[in-house]
Amino acid sequence: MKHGIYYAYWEKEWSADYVKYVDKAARLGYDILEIGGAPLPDYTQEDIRRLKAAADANGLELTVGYGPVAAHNVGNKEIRSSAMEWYKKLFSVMEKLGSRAIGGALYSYWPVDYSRPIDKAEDWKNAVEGTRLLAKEAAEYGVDLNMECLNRFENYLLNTAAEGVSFVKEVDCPNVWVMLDTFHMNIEETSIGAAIRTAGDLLGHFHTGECNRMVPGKGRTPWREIGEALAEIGYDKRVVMEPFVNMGGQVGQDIKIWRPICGDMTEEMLDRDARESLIFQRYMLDGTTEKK
Ligand SMILES: [Mn+2]
Repeated sequence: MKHGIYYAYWEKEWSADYVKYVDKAARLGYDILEIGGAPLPDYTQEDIRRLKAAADANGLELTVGYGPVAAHNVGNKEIRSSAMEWYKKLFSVMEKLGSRAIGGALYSYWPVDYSRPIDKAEDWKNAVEGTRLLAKEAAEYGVDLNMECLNRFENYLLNTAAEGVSFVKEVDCPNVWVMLDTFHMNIEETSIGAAIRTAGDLLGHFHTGECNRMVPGKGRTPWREIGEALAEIGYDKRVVMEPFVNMGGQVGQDIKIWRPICGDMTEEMLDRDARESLIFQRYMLDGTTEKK
């Protein structure tokens, strides 16, 4: 199992100088830094070279997280071809960075506009069609797509692991996987352990965080149950924590952080929590406190 953290824990926008966080994540003991996909298609060759060099120097893997804006919704036929052009540029940069996995609501967009009526059946059909096309494109660059199941307030297509499994089976492409996140599962799943077992061999990526998005270990998420279920399905891929604790910026707006979750955190305190949480997560999910 490889352990990672999402850069946005420290940032207020969906883009940043990721080199800083490559160094930080490595120093804190992580195997992976998850970066935001939004700025990558516009990267220059020099931007790519600099980020890859930093990741390589630190022996760190880069994965990508992305909450697609409405214009990048591959389930929307009217804008699908331009969305696909954008994703192609993204995959091409990912390939150059040696980054092989992207996760999020890639079958749809985020956050959903619930002021309009929802037609789940029709949108599901179009999302399957769009995801198949996206998967074919991603495969050209050796990229795996992880379909994140989100809570009902953030999306309406995939809320549970069971829905994720139906969707991925219907898409039926070898590089498309189910992605679960403990924060969303806490809202939607009757049993978190059973949800992980439902995903089984189709689980491609795993996000962690407490019910209020604090770092793992500070809340009441059933980590032992999660660790046992992951062991039972033989999950040996990536576990990336995705904490959000600070207000402000587009991140605070989209994640809906209306109070300082842990009090006002300095960067030093955020780093300390990230370091301690990694030790906790390795122990609970991997049965060790050492880097493998
Ligand atoms: Mn997530």
